[in-house]
Amino acid sequence: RSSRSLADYRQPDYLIPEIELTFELAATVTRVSALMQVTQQTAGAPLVLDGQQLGLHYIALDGVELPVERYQLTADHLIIADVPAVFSLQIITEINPADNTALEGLYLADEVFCTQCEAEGFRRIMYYPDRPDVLSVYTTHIIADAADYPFMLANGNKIATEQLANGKTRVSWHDPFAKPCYLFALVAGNFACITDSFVTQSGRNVALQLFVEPGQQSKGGFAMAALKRAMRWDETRYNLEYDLDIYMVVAVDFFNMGAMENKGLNVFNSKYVLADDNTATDKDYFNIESIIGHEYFHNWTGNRVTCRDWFQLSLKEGLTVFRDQEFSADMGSATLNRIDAVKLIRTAQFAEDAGPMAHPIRPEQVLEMNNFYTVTVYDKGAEVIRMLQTLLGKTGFNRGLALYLQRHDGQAVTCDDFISAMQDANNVDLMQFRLWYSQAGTPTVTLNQQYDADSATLKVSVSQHTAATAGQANKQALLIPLQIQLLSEDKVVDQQHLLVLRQSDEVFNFTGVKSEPVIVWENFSAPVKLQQDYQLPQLLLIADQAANGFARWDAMQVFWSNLIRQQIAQPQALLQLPEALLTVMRQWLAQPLADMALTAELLNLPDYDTLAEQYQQIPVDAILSSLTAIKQQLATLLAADWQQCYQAIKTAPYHYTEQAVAARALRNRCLSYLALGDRGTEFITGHYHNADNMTDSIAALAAAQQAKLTCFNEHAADFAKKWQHDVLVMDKYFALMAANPADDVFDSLTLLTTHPLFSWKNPNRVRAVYGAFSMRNPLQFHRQDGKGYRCLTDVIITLDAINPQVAARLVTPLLAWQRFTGERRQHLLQQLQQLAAKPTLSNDLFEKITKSLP
Ligand code: BAL
Ligand code: ZN
Repeated sequence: RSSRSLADYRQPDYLIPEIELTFELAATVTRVSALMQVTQQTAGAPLVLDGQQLGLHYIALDGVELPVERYQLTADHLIIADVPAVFSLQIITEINPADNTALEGLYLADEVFCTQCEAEGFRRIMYYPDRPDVLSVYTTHIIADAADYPFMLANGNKIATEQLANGKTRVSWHDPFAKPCYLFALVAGNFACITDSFVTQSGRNVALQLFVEPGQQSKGGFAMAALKRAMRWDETRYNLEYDLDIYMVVAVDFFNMGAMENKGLNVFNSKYVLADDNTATDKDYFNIESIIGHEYFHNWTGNRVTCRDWFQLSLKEGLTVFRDQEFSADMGSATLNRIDAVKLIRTAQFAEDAGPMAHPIRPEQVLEMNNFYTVTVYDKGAEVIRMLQTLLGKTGFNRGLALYLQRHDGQAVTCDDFISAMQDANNVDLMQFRLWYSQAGTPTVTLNQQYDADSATLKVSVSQHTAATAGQANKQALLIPLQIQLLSEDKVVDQQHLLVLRQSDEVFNFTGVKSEPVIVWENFSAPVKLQQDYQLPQLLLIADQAANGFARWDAMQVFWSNLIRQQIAQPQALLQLPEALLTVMRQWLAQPLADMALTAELLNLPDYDTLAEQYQQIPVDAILSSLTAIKQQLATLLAADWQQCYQAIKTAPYHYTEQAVAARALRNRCLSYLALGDRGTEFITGHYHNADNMTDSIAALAAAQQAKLTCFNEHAADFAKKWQHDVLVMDKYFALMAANPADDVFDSLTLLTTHPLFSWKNPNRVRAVYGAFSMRNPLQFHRQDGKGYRCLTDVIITLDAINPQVAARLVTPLLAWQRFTGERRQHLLQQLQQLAAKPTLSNDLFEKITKSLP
């Protein structure tokens, strides 16, 4: 098995400016015919086309069939030597979509033909240079029985529908924008089609079509409205207008990813499209809007300007995540959005940096590209883009983005090209900033302050250090923007300051500072761990008084972390919660802030994953028992306050609005503590039965489960019966059952896999059960006896033969054996060794496991 390196990039030897594809769809034998116009770029080079699991039927060069001795066929390539400078190439292959459980390339699932070509799925459809820097204009013909497949869709505009002599129908599509093959898409099936339209800022009419499973049309309205909001927002914020006459979104239940931005024909995992007020949680609505936005925004950042090679993935993904985050912030609460984004960085991304798969946002070596659709490339990538906006200001950033798109429209480019556009548009030097693309790891920034009252000066000393990561020992100083405020004891808030760090150690001086301030870090302005020597009263001051909501939440996170660290250091003694903390919490409960969602977050302890990332060797049991002990204390000491706040929030019929979401969040936070009190069962049962929406129902079940109330079983059974017909809601039930911290969760897991709705071939079902078990059930997953690890390993072995991408995603929690001690470490190593010994391991798993093993 050989990996590829960024350093080995070479321009393509052949370009294919045009391709015409014809698909004769059939479940087990689909015939694909391609006619390509090929032009040579490197004289004398053989033509090497990628192709996997294809039956080659016919190949002709300039209309003349090639005999077998004129080409060479390997497991991964079709190679033709001695070709002219310009020629046409016709290839006919046969593929088996029904057998394609990997869900890459063309597959048939749930009676729908569907493609997923990113990153390298097109090679399972046709022999072709499957790389993003070969851009073609596509014409696609789909032939099938229209009675079985009333909708036959491909990229671009529909140009013809013809009845054929054999009774079948041929539908033809043409996409005028040259694109790499990873953006190719075909979908055929029976759908309900929801239609709408959008008039662009220049007055063009765009037809909008949303395809869902028949009978589900009432669940498509929110996604359609979100699409129109996204289209308008991109015009308003970035002056970017949609370019085709039609924009289609198809929802399918079998899908590896969340969604895919194929040109003009997005394919979505149905969980990120289908929603109504009974079945969707507030979080579901949020995710739908944000992912609909994300895929739409790719039309410019990804499709019109794409990646030169897959090492540049963050060029489109980091930038597009940043854009969807800005969209969500404008549509709802900017503070809450920021809090959620930072939680993800501080858990999954910091964990990735600290593990064997650590990589820079522009990786340098890849065996299986699917392994690099990571929180680092996506979410740390978005943080890097955000730092540019912080450094250049919104106007400067927008200027840079406009120059980038204007310079590179229709091209496949690099992260360096992006930074160069930012640099040129703003006349600044971003040389040092580029290190963020090549250097992996989480920098630690340490901040010390010295105040001199006589001269009213403040000296802030800042140092940065990035520890070695897997395969990258030496780190350089990064350019780090630190956005701060000085908060003084008399609560007078100073101006914002932007400290720009460039060296390992730096000093910043402030004059005219009338009293010793507390330095408040705002908005997580860089993806770093900030160390400040705060005392608990100072943290409470920030949490209570800072103008910046994010900083208030952040101070509480540090406060809780420090408290839990103290508890872990003295496991025998039950920690006394400081009176000052209880006072401020009582205040928030008696009089919630205008932003109730922020109040709910201020009252929320960091979760297991956040705390775990603060330790090199994770003290699993101590973290879990401290969390339980502190929660129980808070529940008891503030029992009357939780109840008063809970009851003061009046319920109203369900609506998905920022205010209503915030009120539910705070009320459900109170409920999670009330569940731990004397009247837990009463509150939970009332809440569950009175719920008129999914957010409240799930909140009641989750709170009952975490409080280990016996009423959980009764309510969960009621829930499962009520929703047995709705597969997406049942995914929530599966996830809930898998997150059960009780010892009998293993019986539940086995039972869930025999549920009529469960299928090993459906990634949503598998992730609902085993994703939730490994990521949301730390108590049982990290059992000292290794039972949790063994359970996941068995599942990974089963899955690798079905869908390697899903198997490789699930293996992540097993890789971090170095972070654990004693028996856990031994059990993890054993499981990894067992996996490594499998002779038929996919590249996906092989890459992760071999990187992890010593
Ligand atoms: N390009 C893969 C799915 C997404 O990030 O939009
Ligand atoms: Zn994306």
